[in-house]
Amino acid sequence: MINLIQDVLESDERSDLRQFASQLRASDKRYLLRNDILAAFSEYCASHKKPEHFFQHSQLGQLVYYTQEIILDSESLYLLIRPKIASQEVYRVLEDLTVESVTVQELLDLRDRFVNHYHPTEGDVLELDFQPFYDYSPTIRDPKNIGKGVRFLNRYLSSKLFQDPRQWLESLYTFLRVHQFQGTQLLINGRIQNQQQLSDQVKRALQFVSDRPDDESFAEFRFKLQEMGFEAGWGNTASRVRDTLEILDELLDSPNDEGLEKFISRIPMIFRIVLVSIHGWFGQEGVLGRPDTGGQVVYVLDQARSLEKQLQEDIKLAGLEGLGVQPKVIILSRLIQNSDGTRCNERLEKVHGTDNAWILRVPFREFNPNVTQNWISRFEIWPYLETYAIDAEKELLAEFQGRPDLIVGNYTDGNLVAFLLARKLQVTQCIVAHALEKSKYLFSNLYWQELEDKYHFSLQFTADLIAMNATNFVISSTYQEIVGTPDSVGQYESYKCFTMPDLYHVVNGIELFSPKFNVVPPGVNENVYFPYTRTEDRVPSAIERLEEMLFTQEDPAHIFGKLDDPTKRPLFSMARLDRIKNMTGLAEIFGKSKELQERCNLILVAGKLRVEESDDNEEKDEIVKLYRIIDEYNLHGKIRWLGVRLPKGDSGEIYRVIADHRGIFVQPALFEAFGLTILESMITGLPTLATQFGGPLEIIQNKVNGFLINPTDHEGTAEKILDFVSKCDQNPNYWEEISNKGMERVYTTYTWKIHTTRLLSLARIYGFWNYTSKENREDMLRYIETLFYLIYKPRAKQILEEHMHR
Ligand code: UDP
Ligand code: LCN
Repeated sequence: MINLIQDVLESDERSDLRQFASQLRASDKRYLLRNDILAAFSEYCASHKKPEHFFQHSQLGQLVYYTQEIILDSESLYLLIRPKIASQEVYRVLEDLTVESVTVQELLDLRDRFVNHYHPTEGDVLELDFQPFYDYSPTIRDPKNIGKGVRFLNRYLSSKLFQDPRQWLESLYTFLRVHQFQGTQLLINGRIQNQQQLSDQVKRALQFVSDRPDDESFAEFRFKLQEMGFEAGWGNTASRVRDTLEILDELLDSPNDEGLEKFISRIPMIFRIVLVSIHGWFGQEGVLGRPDTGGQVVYVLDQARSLEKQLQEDIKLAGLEGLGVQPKVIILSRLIQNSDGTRCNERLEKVHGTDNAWILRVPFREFNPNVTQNWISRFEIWPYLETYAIDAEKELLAEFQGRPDLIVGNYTDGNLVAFLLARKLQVTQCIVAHALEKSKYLFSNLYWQELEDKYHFSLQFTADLIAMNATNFVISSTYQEIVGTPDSVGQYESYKCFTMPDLYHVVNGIELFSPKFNVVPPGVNENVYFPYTRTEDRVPSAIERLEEMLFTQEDPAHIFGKLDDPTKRPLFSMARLDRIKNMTGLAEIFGKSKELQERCNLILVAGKLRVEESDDNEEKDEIVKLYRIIDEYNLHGKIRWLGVRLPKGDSGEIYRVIADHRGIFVQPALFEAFGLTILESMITGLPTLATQFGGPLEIIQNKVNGFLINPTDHEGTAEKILDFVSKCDQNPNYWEEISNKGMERVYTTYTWKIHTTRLLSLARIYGFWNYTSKENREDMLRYIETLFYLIYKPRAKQILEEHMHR
């Protein structure tokens, strides 16, 4: 990249760089992020009457394109350049245009200086560096393979293992010996005492099963196999047992990574799973749309159902059904005594539509019952997690009558508890971020001290670092969640290098090229969210009721606004009322466009209608703002705002009713980590326009099966909506075309079946490698524990003290 700067300096554009720099110096902004940089450069091009191509195609334009941040101090200009995904270089450009490279340490000091928190005379600030722990583990080379970790890991480790055939056979043999289910030995028994016997007996068993009818049940020949040293777990029929043994035989003779992956994916080693999801109101009814309670709850419940189903299928195929083996999935959440009409005060609740999936709620210890018996915001939850993990461990051991086989954490708090549990129980850990707050709130790390009262980011980011480094594997919903796009930084990437002034400097917070990262997107509940065209599955009375609720019903307690003309095309949106969801932004977009108001009504399902009913600061602010916008743009008669909590069935039907009216779904978030509502609207056949910031960029293929919008550009977004509406008015088939393509996109790419098959396969393979390669992570885990005890805990204690005085 230095070449690119050098090229600018050595070309005619040298004076442009000088003038652009002095334009930047003349303005009062001292810290520019990418949008500011592009805006400033566009202004420069306009004021200097540059030809059109200069903005993008000049050498300076290229340099600007790759620049993520510019920081100015009295003498120089610092450019933070991201030449490609997951890499960063920093340069200092002096007034005379000499260029120097800047180290990470200098950059972090500079940022501290910028916020007046640089105190070199008081000594250095703590530096956190995880890189040494990754130095001896494999890393992916090509950024396009980031997120395909397991394939890489399997190839890498198997090639190492296969180099030493003796060790390979020994590892495989010992691995096969350890499998049990509640005391019953699986796969091989004591009759096979070493690897040589394993190899011989596999050939004998193969011959034996090959002579039997394909569909003969395992129970029929179970005892014969047992005599040869084989227990249950190889298959439910003669042909399935033969297939599995053949894969093993091949692996023993000529090992290869694909065969190994196939074999491990068949091993019955996962029966009991914990999904940790702590904050919010974790329930099955009447909770969605409350602050902190959204997609994560939907995701975890659907995942639990789907995991149980997949495990049941796997157990059946492995021939374990007859042995009474039953999988169990526990969602571990918190018990909230003052449960506000929800079931969150119940210790155990069965997950609807399952045989053995449960929500297990464990209360926080009663440090101050006035706090701990109530809902606690996700930003305040930190002091309760360690003791919670201790209590939860006991309850889990009792519920499972043993240890779980896999622990999956969700969001920072759940991931921290998953870490504590996995460490204690020595179980494979997986984490799911859902949303990393660091990239959601601009400058959240730089100004953490000012924000600490409200957000406690010092705990959140420390907990994030702990969980993402400690975990065996990560599943992310999109690629860009890990490393962003060519022009935007990924959510995990934002933890690579940052400063928490006066607390610590992170010089290397996470190895983005580690094979622990795997992209496994969620699906959508197909029983609830299905195409509007499936009329046979729709309930006419529900349609009628929701029609009324959406368009005409008068119910001031829950619905605001009366439509002048309910027949106009509905623009629909549904989200929690927090700032980032930007429902107020959508109202403003609508308010600013007279034409949109003439052609459409705006219908929002969001939060509550009254400030007094909310106990969340952001929700309160958004309620006030929404009323202000409605008045300011006089949207009365054109908007309906429903402050309702929909039962599950209704939340599917509501999209379909909007689709019946040839409506549109708009998701205007300022940033959306993934965006389940987008899958929901697309699968029901509702054409969808969604934010280009975050996950929707990967879900929607722009103009093919939906549209991407920049919600900060109000006029541009209104134009895109109007453009779609006009095309549909001219040609009604256009609405249907986008509707059909949206449905197709979800059915082919975002199903829970795809998700869980993949997740279970990952869990088995990481479990296998953990066991066989005895990957030595103890040093990193000790470092992580030190962070937990020396940084996290004392800070958490401070919050606890504040809470004790409430
Ligand atoms: N939801 C709902 N009622 C509301 C708001 C949201 O049922 O008033 C549901 C919505 O259908 C979706 C989930 O909550 O299933 C929101 O998930 P998403 O991933 O879109 O956003 P999150 O709230 O997790 O940030
Ligand atoms: C949290 C979010 O903010 C959403 O973007 C996701 O869709 C949801 O969690 C489920 O992962």
